[in-house]
Amino acid sequence: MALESAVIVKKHHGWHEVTLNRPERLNAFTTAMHKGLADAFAGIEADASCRAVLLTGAGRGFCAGQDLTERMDRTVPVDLGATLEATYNRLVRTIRSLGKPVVCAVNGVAAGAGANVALSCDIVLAARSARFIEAFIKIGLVPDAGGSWYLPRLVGLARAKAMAMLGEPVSGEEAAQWGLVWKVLDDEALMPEARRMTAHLATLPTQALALMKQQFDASLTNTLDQQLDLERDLQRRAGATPDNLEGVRAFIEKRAPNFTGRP
Ligand code: LHQ
Repeated sequence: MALESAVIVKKHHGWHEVTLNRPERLNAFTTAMHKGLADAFAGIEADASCRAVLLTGAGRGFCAGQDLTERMDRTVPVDLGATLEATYNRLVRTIRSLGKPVVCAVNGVAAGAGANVALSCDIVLAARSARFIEAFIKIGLVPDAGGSWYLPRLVGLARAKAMAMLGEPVSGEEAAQWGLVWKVLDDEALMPEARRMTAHLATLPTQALALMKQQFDASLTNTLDQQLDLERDLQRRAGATPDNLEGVRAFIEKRAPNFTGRP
């Protein structure tokens, strides 16, 4: 029997859907899955016709974090820092620096690094049955994959620390109320809405979306003065794109714009 890929990439017109595909293990991350994701995002980055990405999980879970059965052999000391650098840190940096928006559809439980990889995406939608679990404490670890950076910025220190220290599940509903995610949707509405939104993003001015990613990431540590300088520099670049011209022309001519996403 042929082995199923741990990551499936489905190409749509203008956008790609990336599915974590180990449903029997709630899509827990393995070395093969990290390799599949690295390849998928490298392909997406190189493909100018792909202007938006949707990340989701197969089956009833989004991702249960690191596959703990891959780490059973502890007879030799393991450097988890080196593991992180080669896998999760690389993945989070790839998502953050990708010049295209990444939508995440959290279709079920998102635990440990699975939750934090979801939070590193640009727009996160959660199913009503989703659960976000900072599960690290249950195995004596600390949040990784950017969680200790994203959580306090998204939900504030009080909620971030309690999520990490208690490891209790946060429901899709709570996640939306807290601002951890953009929206919660009924389970059956999640994927149609996530696909509609990703397809829509693929028709928008891609360069402006890419610059926005830089802008908002920088805003989290910049002063107002630094951010005003950055807005000046990024608006200069956005203003030099064909899509800016097209947007203004379409408005004046009272027609729908046709954005190409080209630099
Ligand atoms: C799994 C997993 C899993 C393997 C469910 N592994 N099989 C860590 C270490 C190293 C380097 C860097 O970073 C990290 C980061 C991390 O991500 S640490 C956190 C790792 N994840 C966890 O600790 C979560 C462990 N899983 C759970 O607590 C539960 O499975 C959750 C709450 C996610 C879901 O619970 P249920 O809905 O009750 O499902 P289940 O527990 O029955 O799981 C279904 C199957 O999936 C089951 O297998 P089985 O053969 O019994 O059907 C689980 O063993 C398997 N599975 N998570 N992480």
